[in-house]
Amino acid sequence: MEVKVLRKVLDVNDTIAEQNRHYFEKKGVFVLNVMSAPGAGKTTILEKTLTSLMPKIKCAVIVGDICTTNDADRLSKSGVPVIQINTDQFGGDCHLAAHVIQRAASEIQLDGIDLLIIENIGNLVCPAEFDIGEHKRVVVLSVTEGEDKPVKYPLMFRVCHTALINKIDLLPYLDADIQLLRNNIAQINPEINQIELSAKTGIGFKEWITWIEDQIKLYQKTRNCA
Ligand SMILES: Nc1nc2c(ncn2[C@@H]2O[C@H](COP(=O)(O)OP(=O)(O)O)[C@@H](O)[C@H]2O)c(=O)[nH]1
Ligand SMILES: [Mg+2]
Repeated sequence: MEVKVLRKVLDVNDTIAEQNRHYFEKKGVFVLNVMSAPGAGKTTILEKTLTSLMPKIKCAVIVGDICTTNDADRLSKSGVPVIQINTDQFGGDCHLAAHVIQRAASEIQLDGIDLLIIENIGNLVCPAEFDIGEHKRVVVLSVTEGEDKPVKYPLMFRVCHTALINKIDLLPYLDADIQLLRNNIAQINPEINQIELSAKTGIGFKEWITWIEDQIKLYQKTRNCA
């Protein structure tokens, strides 16, 4: 019975996620869903990413947290439209669901926007289970979290297209084995693209920005052919 109930919730979510994807395609917006455990560096990465992409690529952001507008305050400094979702008003959900994104997307002006970035709620488990209508998924894992996290929390790494290995500026001070971390990610998902970077120093950002630009180009090309 419990399984049936869960299945129903996920079915409804998937239906709304498809509606979201259709809406984003109508608007010509490429959508990235960025996920990680709390504190891995999503917002810091996005602050730098927005500065690099704008004004060539027009961006908007939806950010989810249980409480506070801290991240929206940080990200709106870049001048892009930002909507903050707080889930404590509806049960303190630890992930963003498709209906929540549908509502937020209807409140943001997407005409003329090339890229919508969704910073999901900090959690390495639940966000991976919910399709929100995005085109690509990115997981951020920082080198302070331990090399075994990809094998302990495999679904997140299975469903993502790119893994950003953040905080590599800290490697000289840690016992972290970066090759083991990379192998563990590849073991779960051999297809995933892995990029080592530091949101503090900016190292690795060229590769990350190029990946985003390539994804947007590919998306626009296939959309024009359709
Ligand atoms: N040393 C170092 N600290 C970082 C880096 N990226 C983020 N941080 C720090 O990690 C903490 C959490 O970052 P935040 O972007 O808020 O993580 P989020 O919860 O995933 O959005 C903050 O204190 C950041 O300054 C990095 O590349 N290197
Ligand atoms: Mg954040």
